[in-house]
Amino acid sequence: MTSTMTSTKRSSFGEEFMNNFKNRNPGEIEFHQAVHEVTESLLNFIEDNPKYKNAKILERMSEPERIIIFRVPWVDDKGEIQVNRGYRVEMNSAIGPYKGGLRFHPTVNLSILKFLAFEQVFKNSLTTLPMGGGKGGSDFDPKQKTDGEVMRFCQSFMTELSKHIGPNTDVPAGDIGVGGREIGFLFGQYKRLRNEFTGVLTGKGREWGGSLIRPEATGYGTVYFADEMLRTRNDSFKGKIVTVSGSGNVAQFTTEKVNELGGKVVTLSDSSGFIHDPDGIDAEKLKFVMRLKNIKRGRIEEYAKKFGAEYYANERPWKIKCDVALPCATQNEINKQEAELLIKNGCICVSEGANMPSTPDAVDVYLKNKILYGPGKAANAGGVSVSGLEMSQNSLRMSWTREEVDGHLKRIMQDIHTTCVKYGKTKDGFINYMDGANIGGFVKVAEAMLAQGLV
Ligand code: NDP
Ligand code: 2IT
Repeated sequence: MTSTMTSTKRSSFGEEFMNNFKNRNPGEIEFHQAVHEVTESLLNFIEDNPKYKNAKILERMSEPERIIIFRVPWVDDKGEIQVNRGYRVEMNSAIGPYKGGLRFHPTVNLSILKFLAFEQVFKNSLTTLPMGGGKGGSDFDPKQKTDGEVMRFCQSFMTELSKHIGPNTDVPAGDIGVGGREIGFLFGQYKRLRNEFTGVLTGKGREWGGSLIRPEATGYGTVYFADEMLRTRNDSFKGKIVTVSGSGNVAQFTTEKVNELGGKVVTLSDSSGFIHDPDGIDAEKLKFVMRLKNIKRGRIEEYAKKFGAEYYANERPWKIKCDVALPCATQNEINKQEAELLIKNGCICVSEGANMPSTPDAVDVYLKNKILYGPGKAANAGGVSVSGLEMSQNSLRMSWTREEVDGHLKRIMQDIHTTCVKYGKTKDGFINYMDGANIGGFVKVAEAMLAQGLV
């Protein structure tokens, strides 16, 4: 009787919250998806800890502290004027300055940036470092643009953004379409406008305030996290067949670390299709991919031509048999049917380098089959963790060695794993890393918000 009443009360709180939330954010389906997942994980926890419910912490955490939207006019190489839209979602500053990447991609809109900023709050809390959450970007498409066009766009974007950020206020970094080249142009413009050399951005070049290991950090961290999960079952990457999606920053260094740990990566992809190389993408082939993607800015199809691998146009790699799957491209890139296919083919572990790459019904498939599933906010937190370490080094005006930074990164990924186990272990011993990450990330931010009064 009591338990029925309690569960009815629980589901009605969840339903009421989600209904109100959706009404306030109509049509923002990615934002709905991210908040719904967290709410499902937190319902029981919040009912058991009424202080969070009474203080309306979840209602406050799902409302951004501030959103800035601005016009970005620039001139292309033909002398024609172009207009894009720029954004910065400042989601939560309870435990530190807003921190999170900038995404330049034609699909960027408010729903995508709000979902990413919301996820970032929990992720940054899990890292153990003092960083709040934010995300920004533009619908600008860097593909087929010259360096000059990208620079003029970045300068115009930063001319407005510079009014809202700062090393103790909001510290952006890279994400899809924003790498070392773009961070350089953005930093240069900030410095001209403010006449200040500060750690206002992370992912900077080594010679001008960047941290060693930051380029590698997200990919390495995703593999370290998967390795920690495998250890709970006395297993490792040795001899494992691994499918990776994407071929950008995260996918490249994920591949490098899997190779180092004795696994074999057999796929990579981009938005046009994927390649399958059953012999494995070894260090030499990876060097080709890095040149192809980071310098030539070409398509992954060229890998197939160069090495005689199979190319599948307009398809995703999840139909290829694997032991471990590491999605490193974008949101909602594994659906229910693909998750079922992964399981059918013997996949035992999914560790998310990308943000929210699995649809909710794909996640249900992983959890039902009790495979090792590391959600993005835990598994890909290595990138922002080393961003946090870059901020520390900038404040100290020092730089640490590769070994020091990699050591910190490894320890942080282990700590995140421990937090997930603490909050996500179920009675039968199964670790629900999704619940663990959501609850573990929530507690620190919620406690800070309670302590700071009505913020
Ligand atoms: P990059 O821009 O370096 O690479 C993105 C890769 O994903 C490219 O291969 C790109 O293909 C592919 N991709 C992008 N959009 C789509 C799409 N709609 N469909 C299919 N493929 C797509 O970005 P990152 O490697 O930095 O980011 C990859 C993922 O990792 C993102 O989800 C990002 O949010 C997440 N992430 C990144 C972090 C970082 O530090 N960079 C930290 C934590 C998470 P194409 O070249 O055709 O566009
Ligand atoms: O999604 C992410 O965590 C990032 N794109 C990195 C953010 C950062 O501030 O380094």
